Amino acid sequence: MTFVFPKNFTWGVATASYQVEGAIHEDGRAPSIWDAFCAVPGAIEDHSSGEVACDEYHRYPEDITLLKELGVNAYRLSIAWPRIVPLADGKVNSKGVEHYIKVLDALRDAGIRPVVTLYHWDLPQYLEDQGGWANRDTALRYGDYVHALAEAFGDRVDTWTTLNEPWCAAYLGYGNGIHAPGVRDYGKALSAVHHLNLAHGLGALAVHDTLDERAKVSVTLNLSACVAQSDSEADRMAKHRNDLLSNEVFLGPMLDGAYDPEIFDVTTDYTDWSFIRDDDLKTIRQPVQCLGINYYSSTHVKGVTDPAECERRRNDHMQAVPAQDIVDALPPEGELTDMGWNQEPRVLTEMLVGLAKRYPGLDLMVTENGSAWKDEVTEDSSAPGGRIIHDPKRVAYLNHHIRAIADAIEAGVPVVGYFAWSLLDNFEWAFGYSKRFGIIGVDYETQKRIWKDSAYRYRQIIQEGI
Ligand code: GCO
Repeated sequence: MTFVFPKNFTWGVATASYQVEGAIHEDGRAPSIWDAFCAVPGAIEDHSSGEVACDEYHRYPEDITLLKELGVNAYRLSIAWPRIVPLADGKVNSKGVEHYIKVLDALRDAGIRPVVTLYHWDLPQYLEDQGGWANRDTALRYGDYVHALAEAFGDRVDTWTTLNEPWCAAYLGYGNGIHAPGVRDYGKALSAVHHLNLAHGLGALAVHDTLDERAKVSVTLNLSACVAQSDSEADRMAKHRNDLLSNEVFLGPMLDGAYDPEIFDVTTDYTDWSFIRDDDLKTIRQPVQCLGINYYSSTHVKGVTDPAECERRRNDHMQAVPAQDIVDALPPEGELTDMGWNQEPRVLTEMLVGLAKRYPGLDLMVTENGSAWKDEVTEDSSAPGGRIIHDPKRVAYLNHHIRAIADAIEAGVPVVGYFAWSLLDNFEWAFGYSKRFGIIGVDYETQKRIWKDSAYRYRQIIQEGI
């Protein structure tokens, strides 16, 4: 039976500024932590950077045409903070603002709703020089930046997403250091967690205060989809510990107004959390109209019980997240994507069902979902540009995961939208251009866009359901 999605369902594709824009020296943009990180030898697998990327900064009109051809009604893009506030003096760069106003207006003219991420990891380097997310001041600066955006963009934005995946920004950035700024310090990672939470609250406040309480605010989390390998006490404890540090550290303050005290108990080796100030939790918990979820794969875990092994793991920065000494992530199983990730769409359904139970009435939106595969280009004179990419595995992944969302909706979960990651192949962070997530391919030599079967399939699902 075909599942037909509700008429007003949001169908979109997502990108992020540093991954697609390029033009890093244009119109007064300042360096971001990713520019600096890419210059560190060995940081990026293929030694590349976002200097050119998909040249989206210049090619957005052409890419908006692609959006129309895909038949999506929304586009999730992010704003590059270093374009808006390039200097430590905090002044707004009108050229940066004007660029995004042109993009937002072009989207409106195309009938496509902009779902705007205000922070997708490209922190201005001058803020990192003062300690980055481990420094409270960064959250305050973020509040000012969002205030400026709310004033400048006004009603051009459909949904204001404060942060994308603070888990990655905090733990990959400051925990195991595989993302910018490349710091390996669990104490700093936890203080980054808190300051990102604070930034979320200040950003939400800035939007609601500047515009109107009805302005739609959301935040996008990549909640860890963790499955205990068995029902044993140790395995259940491992899942619990993982969920505490990966999920509860964000959900608790943002949506419930508190950190679970157990978080403090299990992180005493790394911090005393004295960076939490009076009223922070009040600031962090703001009304959100929608919760964004990014889902790619699941992780199965088992418990570690040997004390010597726990001790060894305690300061093992191979793990992004601190206090994972009792958590052993098992090797993924089944057919793995080019990222080495498993495919377990039912876990997405379960996560959505669980969230709907916990937060009744809160709209949920899958703001990223997709898969990387090794693609091959085929000459085909009937295809646009004479080339096409047949990507049956990406098509299958898309089918299974959109079906998983349909299952959640059938179970009564208010999932209001889906965004495929990504519109285009792009700069995949520490992997550079070696991983391709696009439903439209990019020939980086010529910047030509190449349709993949998955793009055609997505268009069909949007029209017909699944
Ligand atoms: C993410 C990121 C994306 C990645 C994608 C694939 O939010 O993790 O938003 O930028 O490219 O997840 O790894």
